[in-house]
Amino acid sequence: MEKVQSGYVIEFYSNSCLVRIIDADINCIAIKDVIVGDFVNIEIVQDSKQVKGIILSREPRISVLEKKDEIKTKAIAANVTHVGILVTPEPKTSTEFIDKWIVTAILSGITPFIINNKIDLNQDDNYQSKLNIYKNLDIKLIEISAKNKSNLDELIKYLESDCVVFVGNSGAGKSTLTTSITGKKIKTNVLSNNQGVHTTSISSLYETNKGTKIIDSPGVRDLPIAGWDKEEIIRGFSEIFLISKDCKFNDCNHINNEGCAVKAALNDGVISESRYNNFINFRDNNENE
Ligand SMILES: Nc1nc2c(ncn2[C@@H]2O[C@H](COP(=O)(O)OP(=O)(O)OP(=O)(O)O)[C@@H](O)[C@H]2O)c(=O)[nH]1
Ligand SMILES: [Mg+2]
Ligand SMILES: [Zn+2]
Repeated sequence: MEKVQSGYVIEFYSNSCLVRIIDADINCIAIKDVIVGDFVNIEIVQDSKQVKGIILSREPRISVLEKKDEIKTKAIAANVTHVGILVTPEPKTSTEFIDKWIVTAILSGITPFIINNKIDLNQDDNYQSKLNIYKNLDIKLIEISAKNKSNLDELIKYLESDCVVFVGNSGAGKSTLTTSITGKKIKTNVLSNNQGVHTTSISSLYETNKGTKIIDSPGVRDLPIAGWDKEEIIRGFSEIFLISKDCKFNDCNHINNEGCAVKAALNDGVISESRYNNFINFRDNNENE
């Protein structure tokens, strides 16, 4: 075995990690600034008992998902290309949840898209109109049943060679979906049994035979919107950001300033009410999240 090899971190424990190299998974001592999804160079150390690795360096990242609060920023997953937001009728997904993830992804340089999961269940008019908000935006929407494995082809094709994080409320079907597309058994929770006991305690990266990487990390479960610069939030609402360029004043508050193009578009129904409300709330009240 070559002494120095490159690979990527597929599993992360508290002080060690597993690095996948061309023909093996090597246990390494975790070092600072390396997280699941990172590409690293390792040195193989072999004694009579075992093969281990020492991480020598990590490659620059194309993106990083971070958990930010007032005090610190913690990197959670590296080199993610897509955030797949699971939206379900049961448990109900709020537009706040959806928009929070769209904003987080866009501001992290990651492509967000929506997965309408559980299409085998009844999806009433209310639910359909929630989805319609997003159908009118420039954002991919894929309809599936993770449990029944319906329509997974479109999703698999969309994510070919990419690296995705699935996000959704507890019970939305993240583990079921990961199992369905990797063929590997991932622990699932039943809806009635989600009393705060989480199934995953380490970050893991799973792979499909189409070269798709799926990162599952407990760190992304309760990512707050706080921590982003107030001025940045609008960039996460692309359609609002675009229209805001037509506001009369550069420093328009988009609430009650004269000549506000955003308010005009809201009144004309061009911008949806829930998108507008979430934008204002995230921007102005996010210290409480
Ligand atoms: N009817 C239906 N049920 C589904 C579907 N996908 C998942 N479920 C069910 O929803 C429940 C929760 O699924 P999980 O995959 O454990 O959900 P999760 O998002 O991983 O939840 P946490 O790990 O708690 O965050 C399970 O009982 C699944 O069988 C679907 O497409 N249709
Ligand atoms: Mg799960
Ligand atoms: Zn304005």
